[in-house]
Amino acid sequence: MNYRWRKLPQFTDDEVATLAERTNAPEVISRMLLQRNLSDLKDARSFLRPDLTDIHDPFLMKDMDVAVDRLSAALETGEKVMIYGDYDVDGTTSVATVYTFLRKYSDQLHPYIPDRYKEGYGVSTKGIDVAHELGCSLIIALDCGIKAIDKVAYARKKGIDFIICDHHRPGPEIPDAVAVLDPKRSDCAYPYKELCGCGVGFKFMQALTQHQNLDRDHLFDLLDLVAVAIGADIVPITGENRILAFHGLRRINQSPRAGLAACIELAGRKPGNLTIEDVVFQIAPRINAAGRIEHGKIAVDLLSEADFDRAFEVAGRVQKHNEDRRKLDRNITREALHMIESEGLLDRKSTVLFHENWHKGVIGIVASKLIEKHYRPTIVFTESNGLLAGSARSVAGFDIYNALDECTDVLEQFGGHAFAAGMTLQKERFEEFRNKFEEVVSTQIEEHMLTPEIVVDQEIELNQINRELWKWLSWFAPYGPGNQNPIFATTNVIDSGYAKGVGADSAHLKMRVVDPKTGVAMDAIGFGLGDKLAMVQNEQPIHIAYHIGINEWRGEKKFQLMLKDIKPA
Ligand SMILES: [Mn+2]
Repeated sequence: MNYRWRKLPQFTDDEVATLAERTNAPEVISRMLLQRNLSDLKDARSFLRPDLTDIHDPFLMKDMDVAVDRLSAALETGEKVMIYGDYDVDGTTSVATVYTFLRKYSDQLHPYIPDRYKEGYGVSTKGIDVAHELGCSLIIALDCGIKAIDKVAYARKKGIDFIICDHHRPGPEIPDAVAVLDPKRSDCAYPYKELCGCGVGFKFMQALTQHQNLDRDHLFDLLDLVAVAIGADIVPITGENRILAFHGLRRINQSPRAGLAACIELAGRKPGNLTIEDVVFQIAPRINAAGRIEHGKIAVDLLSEADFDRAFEVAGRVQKHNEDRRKLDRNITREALHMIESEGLLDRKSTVLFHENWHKGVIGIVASKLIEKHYRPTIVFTESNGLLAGSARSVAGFDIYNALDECTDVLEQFGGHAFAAGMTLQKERFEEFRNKFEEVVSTQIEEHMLTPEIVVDQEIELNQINRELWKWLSWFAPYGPGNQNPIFATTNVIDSGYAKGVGADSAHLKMRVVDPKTGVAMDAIGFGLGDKLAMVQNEQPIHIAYHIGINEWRGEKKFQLMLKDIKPA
């Protein structure tokens, strides 16, 4: 893959020196603070030291007062309540969060996750029927429901109220529920719009805690789940999300609940210094696997299980699902890549593929994998309930939701975000849709969006990397959209002479980078950069882009540059 390097806006030496003096931070850090618009000392402090007292008042969210009143009444009279969530990680952690919190106050709760294959995404008629049979008169819908206009009306006829906690974009009409909590509602004045579904559920529980004067420790105990959802749902790690993720991560590292502890152990890791990236790539897939291959209810069981041995038993089953899932997505990805060539789609600006036998649980992952090879908006379809169900992934800067919005006449249904969406389509209209989508993408996409970019925070010299810088850098985590793990660039360096390919097929590059001007040298590793070996051999001068990392070996900690890209000087 070729990358464009784009440099973040830079500031003058004067501006940097002024801030460095006030903060006592290294110059590199002062530049980073300026780039993040944190030149105000108070703002900088609350960024570097995220504080739970800074999270917003939940009652600023439209309908929160009604939602809390309705739930309080239900708890008081011992009403049966269904806690309904989507089957992905955000949905299942949402249900586990609300269920775990409320079960201290009620034994009349029924967690429910729809079957991905039989019921599909969002609020289902079957779910409402089950609620009715169980005698539930209230459904709390989490991470879904914002477009469930018919379903909410259907439930109403059966005497069932709805409280919706969602974060997806509303359509033109809001369901006629008792309360609809969604910061993306245009009439919602909540100051932070980027919560995930689990975050909205958490705010709901926070509001109940404030209103009923409940145990705050019991509330903040939920943050490990919220952090998993924030990471897995790829929402921005800015503002309130960053505070929740920071403290949730701390909980994951200090005292994870049984289900998460089991996932961490099965991933061969130990709590202590797990990052959001570890959560996204090692914990979340294990939770997701359950919902993808079997049923999302298993994920809720795992996350709400208090006993470690039982949690470990469930996690073991999930582990098996995770391995099956990985095998499946590797095979489908290989098949799909071949199809791009065999169907003559190489020169298109979009990838749209369909195969009736592809497993619906992995088409989203496959779409992401295809983008690693063909960098452009991508949709992968399979057959489901007589229709085609598709999963879309976009590239940086291109709003795939808007693009799909232009194809509504061909689609049955669609929903999602700028970077990821889901949709259904009549089978015989596949070609028509594929051409229409290609037409929309090729008129709307700008050429530069089709080459992935690396955003370089700053150009630095190797001799600026030291313990003091590392200490400050660590306070910029947790990283995610909106607060990227900083990438530094250093120009005109060489390899010390021992660069080599490592790993299967020599896919990765291991080298020792030397700055010939100062003699400073550092170990470096480039995952997936094995094909750049020839470029760095024989002391050819190169430019490198990298994260600063620390490698611990036999108790000794050393800096290690995590190379993202290399260019000839
Ligand atoms: Mn979500």
